[in-house]
Amino acid sequence: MTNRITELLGTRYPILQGGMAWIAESTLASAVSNAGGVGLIAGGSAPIDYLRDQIRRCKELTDKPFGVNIMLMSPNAEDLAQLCIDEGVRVVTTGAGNPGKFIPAWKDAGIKVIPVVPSVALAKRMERSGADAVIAEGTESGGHIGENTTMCLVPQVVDAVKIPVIAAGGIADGRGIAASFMLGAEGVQVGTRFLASDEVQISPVYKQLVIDAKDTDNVVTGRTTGHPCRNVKTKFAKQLAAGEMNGTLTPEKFEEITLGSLRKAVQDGNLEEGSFLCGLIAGMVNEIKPCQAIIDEMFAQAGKLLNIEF
Ligand code: TUI
Repeated sequence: MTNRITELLGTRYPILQGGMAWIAESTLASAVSNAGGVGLIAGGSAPIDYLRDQIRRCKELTDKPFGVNIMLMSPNAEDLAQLCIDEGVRVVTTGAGNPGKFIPAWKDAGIKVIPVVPSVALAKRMERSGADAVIAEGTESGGHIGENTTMCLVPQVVDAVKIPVIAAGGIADGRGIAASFMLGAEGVQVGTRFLASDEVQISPVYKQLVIDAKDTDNVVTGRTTGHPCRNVKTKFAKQLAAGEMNGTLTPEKFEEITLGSLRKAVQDGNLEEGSFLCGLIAGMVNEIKPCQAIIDEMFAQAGKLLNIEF
């Protein structure tokens, strides 16, 4: 099966890996690209030299298309945006903001631009700004989230724009892909499922938390700061959320306590001070597998449900 997303991306399957800050690096991205999707390296708030090195490594690990995610709240987003042009990156996704001012230069460089949007309004603006597609991301996603759900957001974005729509948030098997296609999406972005992959370079503590998580082991922190983030419900995350709720944790104190908490989770597996960002679908993720098996199995199941061959 080919559609507008496989044609846009030049891939076998219409799937992108989520641009997970501190997590999505060249080993994971190249594994997803080699498996027939588009792997993403997360710019996050990384130094420019780190991202350049990761892009070059990824080029050595795959001859397939891969991309970079630009997190727009990062203080060095502008430098990382330019680096994508300088390094000949083929696909850029963006998150946590409006990438409008970067789009003309990316398009001039031949980059496929795919912003994450949490609303119909931003989807329309991105289409007018020249985006090639949008990722409609529901609040089921891990990390920084909007308010709308995948089920409600995706069909509304599909109705509002002519460019292809990629669904994200709560998709971890073939049923999620089939459902997304029923809502009018032409592709999916998957993050949490790859946290339990062989290739992802995170602490074993993090992987085990995702595997052990039940449907209810999930909590949103940071609502008081205006940057809500979905996490595994560890004792630390529960305490943060409770402190925000009862007013004992000010937004300033919250920022202070969580500074560096992504790194502490990903690299150190630090349960006391780490933020283990993770989507709501973790309850369904129970087994570590290679990216190739994850993707092949997802699309085999989706193909049966949709009666098409991916
Ligand atoms: O960006 C994400 N997920 C992320 S980013 C991240 S790193 C981070 N760390 C601490 C605080 C905040 C972020 C961890 N996870 N997903 C894509 C996404 N984009 N979700 C929501 C949005 C979004 C929100 C508002 C996109 C655009 C937007 O526009 C507002 C505007 O300016 O119009």
